[in-house]
Amino acid sequence: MSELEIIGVDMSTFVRSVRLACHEKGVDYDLTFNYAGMEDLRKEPHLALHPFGRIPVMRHDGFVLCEASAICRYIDDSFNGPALVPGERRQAAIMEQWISSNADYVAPRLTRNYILKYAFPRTEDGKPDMELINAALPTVRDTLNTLNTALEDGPYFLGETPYIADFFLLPIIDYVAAMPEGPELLGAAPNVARFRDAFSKRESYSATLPDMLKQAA
Ligand SMILES: N[C@@H](CCC(=O)N[C@@H](CS)C(=O)NCC(=O)O)C(=O)O
Repeated sequence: MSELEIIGVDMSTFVRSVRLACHEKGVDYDLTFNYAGMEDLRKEPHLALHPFGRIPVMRHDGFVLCEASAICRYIDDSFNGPALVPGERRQAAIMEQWISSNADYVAPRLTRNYILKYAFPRTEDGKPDMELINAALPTVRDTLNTLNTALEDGPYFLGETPYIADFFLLPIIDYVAAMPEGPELLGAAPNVARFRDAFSKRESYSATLPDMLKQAA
């Protein structure tokens, strides 16, 4: 049993962000999910851990914390290992900018409005609603184009070293790559593809790859 517990499932993008932080920092952790299903997230006892009924949640020595960004920061501040935030204040601010952009623009546009429409269609026949997906695609392309510009110097947001903002982007891009339009979308955003290629060579990448993507590989 490790002293650090991450409550979540491996397919979750935000849980993977936190797991990437653990691996990059060199911190042992247990990934746990002692519930019958995701519907249990909206009930006690989980609501006592996360008032909005989501994952990830972290437990460390009796201390409970939710929200992936806060957890990544806590891990960085609490353990020895490579810095997960740039030391230079403007670089650190740019990193925050991309974490915030991920929450408000990238994840809603790429994960909620696109990836999840394939992964969990919630349609009567269980098939993806192609009308919704096709309607989302222009914004998906625009968002990838914005990320492509941000990653111009690359391969990561702040150059040669991945930091917390990169841990938020990678899980989403990995799913985009696995979508039917993935090769075309990433072909049009070569810096985003380079970001993923660079990350895929790191131990943290394979250690956190969701089972669902292992099967697709
Ligand atoms: N703002 C939260 C977002 C967490 C989130 O949306 N988690 C998703 C999984 S990626 C979740 O809990 N989904 C389960 C559900 O909504 O039932 C964070 O940064 O941790």
